[in-house]
Amino acid sequence: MTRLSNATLDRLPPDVARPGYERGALATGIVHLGIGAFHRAQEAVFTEAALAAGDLSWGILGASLRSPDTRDALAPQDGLYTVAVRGPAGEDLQVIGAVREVLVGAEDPAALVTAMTDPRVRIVSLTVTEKGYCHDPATGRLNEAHPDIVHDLADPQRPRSAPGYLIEALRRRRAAGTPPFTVLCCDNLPRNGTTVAGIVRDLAAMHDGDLARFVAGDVAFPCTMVDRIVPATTDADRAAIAQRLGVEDAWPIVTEPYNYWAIEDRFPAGRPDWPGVAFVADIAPYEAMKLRLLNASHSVMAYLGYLAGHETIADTIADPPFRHLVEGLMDHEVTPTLKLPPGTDVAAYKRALIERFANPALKHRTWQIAMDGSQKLPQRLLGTVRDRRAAGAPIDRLALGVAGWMRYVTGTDERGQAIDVRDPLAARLRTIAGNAGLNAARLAPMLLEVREVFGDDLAADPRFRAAVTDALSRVIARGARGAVAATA
Ligand code: CS2
Repeated sequence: MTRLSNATLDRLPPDVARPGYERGALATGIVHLGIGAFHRAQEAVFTEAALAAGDLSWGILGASLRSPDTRDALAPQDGLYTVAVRGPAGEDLQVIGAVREVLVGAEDPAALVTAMTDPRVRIVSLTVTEKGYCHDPATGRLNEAHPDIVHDLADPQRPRSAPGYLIEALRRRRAAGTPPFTVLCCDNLPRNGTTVAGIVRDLAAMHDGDLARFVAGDVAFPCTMVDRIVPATTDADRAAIAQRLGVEDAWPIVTEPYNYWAIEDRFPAGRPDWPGVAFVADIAPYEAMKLRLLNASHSVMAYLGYLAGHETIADTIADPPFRHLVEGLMDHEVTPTLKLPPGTDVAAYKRALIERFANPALKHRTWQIAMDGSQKLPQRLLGTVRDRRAAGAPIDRLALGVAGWMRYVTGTDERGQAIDVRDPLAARLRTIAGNAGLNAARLAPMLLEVREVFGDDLAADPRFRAAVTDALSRVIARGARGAVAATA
């Protein structure tokens, strides 16, 4: 089958949206580190709308820090790819033209640094996942012992880590008298811009104090809240999309209609006039609402749903005890901790979340969301636990979610089958689980000693320890579904 490309754009059926602007006239204004499915379904879609509105200076150069897959798929397609939006009304297809080029950091780090020093590049945005910042998730500080950071300190001109790329490019821009770009973190981290600013400043300080002062004083790191559910694309999705396009797209995206982006408006070097983006003064209430309601529910469903034999989030939320658990978690344990964004109808947001989780057209695997739990639990569940603990309020459902993670990272499911646990700490977690055995009174306290996740405070908190141990013993004794039914 012929491939999607500039040359085949005009063969697409009329109901497929496509770039109406002159792609050849695009300049690169944004370098994006971590060009996975999420970026291509979110920032790139908002940017496509800005390009369509006429400002062609914001084309995107995407980079994968490691894998060549996205570059290999998109290069023969001139960077074009399809976004399939699946909702109750069916499926809409849009071909996105915003991505001009994709580089692979691991193949040629110097080329990527050079691209980031181009004066026309005014934003470097990132979706490198939680673990890509090489930080300690409990404290948000740079992990100086991280192997990629150790490497980048020894060989800064050929970086491996996202902070390493930012530092080297900022250093070179400064030396050349080029104003710095704005760093736009789009990962699900708490106070993501501020957190990344601290990580980058800490790394700069290990090189030289002047550079650290420049990062702290002259580089903007606005915080963002990003919200769109984007499951991994499957071969069946690819086949169905090719069928509708009449040409092959090796790298399409499947997502939901919902797409939200809130950003603190601090862009000294300028920014696209992104249609539909909420520019806000303080991201904190937006981010807490989203991380603590959406992402927390996702993670709780991921661990417990996987253990209960549910393949997808839609399957999990369709199982009544799980739905009750998620509703109870959101209403009784999370909502009381939130300071809401101005004008927000939180009940409507929660109702919409349940519908979004239930979208049967999205095959969002519990296994996919379960990945990297050690990096996700702090901002999704543990911040809420701290607030509830300070208020002396119950944490049964939150503790059950943590217990689900503990049972999951043992690496063996309820039928004795191996679980493919993907996590930067997987080996250590499995060793702990092996030493403890499937015994809540041993396993829970040993996992609570993983301070990068639980911090010193929660590791030592008797109420939290008791609640998690209790929940884990129920998960072990009754199975995840039984424990959910008993708690919901
Ligand atoms: C998910 C998120 O994979 C995960 O951990 O919880 O990617 C989630 O789908 C997005 O944050 C939704 O905005």
